[in-house]
Amino acid sequence: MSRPLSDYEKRKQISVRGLAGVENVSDLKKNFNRHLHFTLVKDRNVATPRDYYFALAHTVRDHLVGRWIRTQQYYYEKDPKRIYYLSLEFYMGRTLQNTMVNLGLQNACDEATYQLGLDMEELQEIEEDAGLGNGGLGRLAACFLDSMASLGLAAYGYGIRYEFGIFNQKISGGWQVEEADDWLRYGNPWEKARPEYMIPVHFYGRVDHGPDGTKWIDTQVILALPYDTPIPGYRNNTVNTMRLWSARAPNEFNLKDFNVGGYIQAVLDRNLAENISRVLYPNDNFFEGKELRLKQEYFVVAATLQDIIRRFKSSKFGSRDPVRTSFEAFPDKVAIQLNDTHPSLAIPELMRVLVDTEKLDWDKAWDITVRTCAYTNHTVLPEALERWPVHLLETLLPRHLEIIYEINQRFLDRVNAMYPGDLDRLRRMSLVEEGSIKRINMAHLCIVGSHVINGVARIHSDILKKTVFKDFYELEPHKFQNKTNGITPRRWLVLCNPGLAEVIAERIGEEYISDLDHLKKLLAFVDDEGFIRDVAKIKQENKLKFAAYLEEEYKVKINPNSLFDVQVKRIHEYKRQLLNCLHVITLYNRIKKEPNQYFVPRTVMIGGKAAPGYHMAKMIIKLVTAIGDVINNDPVIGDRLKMIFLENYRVSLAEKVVPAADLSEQISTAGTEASGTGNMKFMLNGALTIGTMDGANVEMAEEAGEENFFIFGMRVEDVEEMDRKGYCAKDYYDRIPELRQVIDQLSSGFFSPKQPELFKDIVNMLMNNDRFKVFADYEAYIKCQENVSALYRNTKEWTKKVIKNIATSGKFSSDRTITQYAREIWGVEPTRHKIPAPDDPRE
Ligand code: D6G
Repeated sequence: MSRPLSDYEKRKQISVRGLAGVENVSDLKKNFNRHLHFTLVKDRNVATPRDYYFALAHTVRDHLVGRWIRTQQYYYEKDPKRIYYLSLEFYMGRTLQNTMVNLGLQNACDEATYQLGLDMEELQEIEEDAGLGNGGLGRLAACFLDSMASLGLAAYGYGIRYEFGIFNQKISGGWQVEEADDWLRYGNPWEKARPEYMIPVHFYGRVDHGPDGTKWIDTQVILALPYDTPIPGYRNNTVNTMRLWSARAPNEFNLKDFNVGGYIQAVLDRNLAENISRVLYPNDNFFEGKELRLKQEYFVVAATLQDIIRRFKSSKFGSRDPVRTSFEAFPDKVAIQLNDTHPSLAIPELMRVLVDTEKLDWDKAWDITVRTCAYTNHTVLPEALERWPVHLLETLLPRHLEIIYEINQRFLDRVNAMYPGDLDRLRRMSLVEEGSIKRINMAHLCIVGSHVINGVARIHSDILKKTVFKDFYELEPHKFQNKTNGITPRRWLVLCNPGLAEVIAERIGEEYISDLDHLKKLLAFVDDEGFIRDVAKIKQENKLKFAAYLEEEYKVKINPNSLFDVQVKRIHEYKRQLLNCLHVITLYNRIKKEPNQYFVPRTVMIGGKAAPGYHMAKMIIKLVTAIGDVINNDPVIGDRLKMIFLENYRVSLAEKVVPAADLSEQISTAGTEASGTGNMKFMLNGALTIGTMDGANVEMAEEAGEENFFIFGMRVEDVEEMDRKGYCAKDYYDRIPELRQVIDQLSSGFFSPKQPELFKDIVNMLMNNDRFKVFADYEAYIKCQENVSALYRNTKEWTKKVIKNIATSGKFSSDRTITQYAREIWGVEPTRHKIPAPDDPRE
């Protein structure tokens, strides 16, 4: 095995990293030293590695400033339609390398740091992930920002600047332990506070229907302080803004009439008000109806809408005409995209502003609201759908509750006119759910208040129309669209897998980076011995590097020649990490049964966070580590099989593991995973997929050709059929001896000798109460894994399939996704047109 190239050696060869002009490098060094001196106030005798990271970050950031100001100035002058992506999550990860990639500064910065005697990779590792998201939904928002900037759209991301992002996961005794993510501790060089744009947000109070209109009065005011982060497009000089709001108590907060003790308490209580932006709720695909979360959702919506309306009014269009008529143009100048129902209060809030403040009549305001807003649905799991108790809305947002009732009344009148007397339909479609706790169905509110509703993969959008939102589809079929998710090829190929990006560029040029469909040209190289060798070699290098990382960080040794079988994603029953576990135990039993047989060596890696309150997910983590403890220490097994739990899976760990994977596990029960985006990252980085016909897997297999995909298990129709007939886990247990052996081992404490009962909850669930029908797909999965192992023995045939997968992954660029949103929802046209670069060479 050849030694992997050092990063500097590798980068020197690479063109996709931008040219390293001599002047560029010496300027960068000068500016680095200037920042170390003036910004960090250090010299090289006392500077820490973190100081060097910050000096480099500021040096790179300087190159954004001129482009950022220019882009915003350009938007002000040209006044294009603005696109607002509202999201409670932006899972950005690290920013330094992404900025260098998108600005074409990577080679120059490599060279500069090398000449300064510093290790670029070591510096990059110092940066904290901006973990302001849970999983797919938040990372999608981040990929979309990259694509919107790269496609020259006048777009903004609006969200919350959580002081604590997704928790850090520690594994202790095999259990998940959560640690607070104090990501801002050392400061964030990428953000700029904008106190001059601070905005008041109101809560609580009461509604006064006086003679001069409706007023929301006696409210509690919290200030929203914006922090702006630049979002550079890929080499087009566009820099957009992500604006995240932080909660601040107003100075007069609680200071009405106090004695001395009251004064101290009032100042201390400011923290309570500022708790709104303290922490990200760590649930993925799960609704937890807490008041603080509702406050967060309204906080971002209220501050953002005021900002949008301010910008609209100050635009050429908004200011030329009298207010009343200028709002007519609002939907032509503003598009608001709701990332799930989390920002759904934007609909009643826009109505409130237009009707109560701007004095538009209801029908006009409603027309503007519906034409402005569009809603993306991300899941059909009932436990994930937001249904806020009316009593919470009543106290926190009394006027909004009134408006929601009014929206509902008018909507149900329409439904009733279409389907007279169909009371059951009215009940099903109502925004208000009756019951022991009266609730507002936020998805229904979004559908009624938007002009487009989209799902995130074809199969998911079809399910929305056929099942969850069937009644709404019947009423307004034209509103329903599909927008299959995508990922940005900048972070998820050029940044994380430079070796692969380069061997591709050597064959087909660099255009694919901004137009991923060009990857199709690689189909001409499927039988090219040189390319096959290059692709296999890069994969091997990535595996060696990841193995070295695991050994360094976690002291675990893995066999770099084994098949790297990876399942990384949030831990959830529907994602079926348990099915993966059953396979691993089955392999273990097979090796033990015939220890002298040849087995294709495998390293199975599972990683992901469990929501802190999700008991079963936490048990699954414990099970993975417990299986690892037995298998990894069994001398009969040796390095033929390993089970590793990847601790603290997050964006920056994905960037390491995805390029090293041979096999991508995408094994959710058909009909449960709306799209998935991890699946796309693996495909683009040269892993083959073992997956069910679920989410975007369906379209990935269609693009790659089913013969280049490991598809197994029930289809959605099979699952539905089984639901009608009834799923009986025991039947599979009785019929399949290998499955029975595995389950008996779990029940008897084979993997938990000190606590034989430890996994009884898991066994119980699987046998009696499994919503996701793990056993029903067991046999098909095991069989399919045998095909995987058989193919893996033939490196050349395996690699050919890998190349076919890479070549056909172009559809899954978020540039394609955003182009479709732009044309089919927002009514704007993407462009690769470059804004002129600033004059200052530093910029
Ligand atoms: C960003 C970039 C900066 C610009 C500011 C305000 O911080 O150059 O002035 O946004 O932009 P608007 O909110 O006025 O669009």
